[in-house]
Amino acid sequence: MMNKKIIYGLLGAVILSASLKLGYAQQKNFETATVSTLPSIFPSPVFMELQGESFPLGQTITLVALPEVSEYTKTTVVKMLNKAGVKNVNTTQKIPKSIRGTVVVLGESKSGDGTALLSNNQAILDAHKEGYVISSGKKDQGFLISLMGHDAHGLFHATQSFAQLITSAFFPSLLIQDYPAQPIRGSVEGFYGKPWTMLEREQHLLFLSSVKANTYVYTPKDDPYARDRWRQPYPADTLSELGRIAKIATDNHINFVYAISPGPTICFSCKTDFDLLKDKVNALRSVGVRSFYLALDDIEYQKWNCNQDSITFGKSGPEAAAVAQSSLLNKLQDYIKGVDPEAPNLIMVPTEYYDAKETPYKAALRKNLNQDIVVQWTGTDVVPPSISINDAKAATKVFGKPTLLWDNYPVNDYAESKGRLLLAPYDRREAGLSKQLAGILSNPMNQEAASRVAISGVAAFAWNDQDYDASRTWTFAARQLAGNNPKTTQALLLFFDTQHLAPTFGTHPWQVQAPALKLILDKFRDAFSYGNKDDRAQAIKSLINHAHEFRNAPNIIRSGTIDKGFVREAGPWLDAMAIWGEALESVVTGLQEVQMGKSNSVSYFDKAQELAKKAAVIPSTPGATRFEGPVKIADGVLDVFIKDVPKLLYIAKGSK
Ligand code: LOG
Repeated sequence: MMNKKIIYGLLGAVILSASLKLGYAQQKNFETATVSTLPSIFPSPVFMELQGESFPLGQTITLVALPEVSEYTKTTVVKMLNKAGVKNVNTTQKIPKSIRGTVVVLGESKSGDGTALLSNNQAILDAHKEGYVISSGKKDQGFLISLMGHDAHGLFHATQSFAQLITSAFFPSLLIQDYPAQPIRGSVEGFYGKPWTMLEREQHLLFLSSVKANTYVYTPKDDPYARDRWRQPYPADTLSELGRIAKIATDNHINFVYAISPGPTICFSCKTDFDLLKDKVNALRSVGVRSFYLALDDIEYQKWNCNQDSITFGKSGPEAAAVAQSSLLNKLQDYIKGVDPEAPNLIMVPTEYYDAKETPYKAALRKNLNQDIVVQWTGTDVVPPSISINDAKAATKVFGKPTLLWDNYPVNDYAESKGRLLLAPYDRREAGLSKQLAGILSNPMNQEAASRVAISGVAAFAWNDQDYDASRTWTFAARQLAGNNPKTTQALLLFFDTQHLAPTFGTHPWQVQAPALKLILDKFRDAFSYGNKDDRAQAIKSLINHAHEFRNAPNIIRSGTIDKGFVREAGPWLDAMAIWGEALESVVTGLQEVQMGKSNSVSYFDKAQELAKKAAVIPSTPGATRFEGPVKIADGVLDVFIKDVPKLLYIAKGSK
């Protein structure tokens, strides 16, 4: 049944009186709010409903930040409003007796007296950790928008929804009740190859908070002070930079987790090694880090690193390794809780992280590891083709508790991902997984900005898996990079499609290459197999248009994408895409010449093959990824088509 309120919201359109000052609206090309439309919010809220007419945000807003609200959250909202075109934001701590103009109220129900705020009698204060309510509508002589978090995190998430609601000059009257399905959501910088720069991390944290993620794990494999030379202290400047990043994370309600990977060399039973671990933890604690992680992936566990371990733990092997690892982890968890009782629980990735089969290692880990320590798991494989509820149930069983998924997507540090950006939407994770997992962390690409395409999906799925829509979230990610510009969004989606293939460690990719382009090319071939001359002429015309759009997409992306990091990272791929587009244009033009009985088709065909050859050898950015190679664009789809086109039509000489 269609909800009455939605009908009311949609049909109860308001024509704003001409007397309203619409300078702001005109500036944004929203002259009238004749219809109230349901906005899109990503991650998709648990409940959202239109409840009346939209109203103009106006040029002047009263922002009430109740006493419990942090200065940072308040400033964040002021910046959002300014960015949306609001000229004057008057801040206060008290709700005015009578509402005039637009009043935005920020509060927390847990620590403050939020009840007064929810003037909407259908709104219920949210009781979930990180939950929030937004209600908005007419009140007294003005309009009231209230953002009420259950806690400080919930309020911050509310502000992120708010940012998405003020992209139009008219604010909908609505009610949002929202909270996350999974307690841990975010990314784990855990790839091989060039780590992100501090600036990239800073930008990533802001991005994570915009999609309501709450966790970032620092564990780049190629930070020597975290893995190969973990015993050595960080140089002072690196340490203070890590502290700066951790502060940005905290301000933006992201838990910054520092991971240490002593596995390659540690002596589990040596006091000196444990003391060195503590030194590392304390160095990071001194710059504000409170959350820690022990990474034991990709290490030798068949033999000990020191004789003392064979005396303490007996003969080496997976089972003894799990006992030794558990003893170290338990000691570290106790130590951390001892110095900071409120610190989050330690997180770990085990050496057997890549399946849910019962083994002596997993049995020993299950038996010996402190139950509070969070365990990561990558699925049925290192890079699994899908993850089902049953897969996660099996993991819960072998690890003895719901695991924190380490999702190896969109990471591109393995041989099969050579020459690729992984830009397909996050997909093939079964709705309902939230009940079986402690959360999801995505392992990204060496390219930070490009990783956001997939991670927007990871965050949206982890927030609300029941209402996750892969392709809509994908478009949202493109919109974000495009600063909402429709033309740039469209060009980005064309580009993403050329990087849709997601490989596994085997020969079968788990996401197919260029599905949108393939559909267009298949339709074209269909016209040649079954159509008449007119159908063919029409197909040629529309494909030339498409080729033109394809060829121009890189230019549009370069000038329109607001994130210049993305443009830089994607540089070689954009270069190649333009050339492939030209090759497509040329080969189809050649076919048009044949169809029209002209004799110069060969030169178009030759030019296309030459361009294809040139495009196929453009190298990826040197030093950017672990495996380097020529960049791939819609491979297996576009290259095959360009090769095949000259054979699609044969017209005997002299015939018309
Ligand atoms: C590593 C990870 C790497 C990924 C993909 C885990 C837990 N560890 O095979 O650092 O980025 O695979 O290559 C891994 O996945 N090992």
